[in-house]
Amino acid sequence: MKTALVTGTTAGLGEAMARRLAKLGYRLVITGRRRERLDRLAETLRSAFGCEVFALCFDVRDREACDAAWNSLPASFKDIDLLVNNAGLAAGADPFDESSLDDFERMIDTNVKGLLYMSKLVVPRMVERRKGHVVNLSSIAGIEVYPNGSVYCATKHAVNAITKGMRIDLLKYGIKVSSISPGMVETEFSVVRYHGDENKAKAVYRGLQPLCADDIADALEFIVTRPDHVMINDIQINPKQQANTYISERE
Ligand code: NDP
Ligand code: 8X3
Repeated sequence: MKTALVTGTTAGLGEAMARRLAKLGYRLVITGRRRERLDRLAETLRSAFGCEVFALCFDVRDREACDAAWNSLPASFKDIDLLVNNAGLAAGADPFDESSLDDFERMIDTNVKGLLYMSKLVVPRMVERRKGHVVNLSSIAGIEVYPNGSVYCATKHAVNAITKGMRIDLLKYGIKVSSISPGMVETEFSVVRYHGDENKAKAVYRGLQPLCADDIADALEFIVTRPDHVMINDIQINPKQQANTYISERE
């Protein structure tokens, strides 16, 4: 049985991907900061899919907390076959000159440093075992930069560079490294980005049908169910009404 560790499973894409992996028969390590949601998901995965689950509640920005969470895992859960670096966020959508450094740091610390902390904990065992698969959640923001998104886009450009670099360096160990680059997916993402302003969040999706979290779980399922010799580098996936980060067709 394969074991997967998915970060950021208390909402959105992470939750949908965890459910999908459970359905596919994986054992799961799920993570997030909101303990109640994490425990609820763990219970659902156990009862709905008979899944063996270990829940780790910590902040990926906190390097010591990442270490402690990893060290708390039973040895049998540390042979991770699939790491999904999903925890991430956008904070703010303002012109560069009006944005806050706190928001910049939050995004860099979560989307880039958090991904590095988790990868540096999980990958060494993959190297020892000469197998494994890392899937990083990037974004179409990693392809083009849009107005009021400089640092969020920078973090996803960094995720792409790290993904490509990991792919090169881990090649000799037979470890696959993939990414998923979605356009607009309706989750809690925009509520978080607009600091809890539900109206601003809803406006992001007005007049078009965004992707849903299950569309991204479909992409992950495709990536992890290829034959062993096949590595999907990246899946770019948009709503039909979104051409790129700044051109959408709204009704
Ligand atoms: P959500 O806000 O719905 O979910 C984000 C998840 O990440 C939550 O489970 C949250 O858990 C977790 N998380 C955030 N910060 C931290 C942290 N510091 N420590 C631990 N966990 C954290 O957003 P999405 O599901 O939409 O986003 C998931 C990923 O997909 C992100 O990397 C995002 O950049 C990317 N993405 C999203 C798109 C979209 O349009 N929605 C499009 C392209 C990419 P908790 O708060 O409990 O810690
Ligand atoms: C989130 C998608 O278009 O807001 O990564 O950058 S977008």
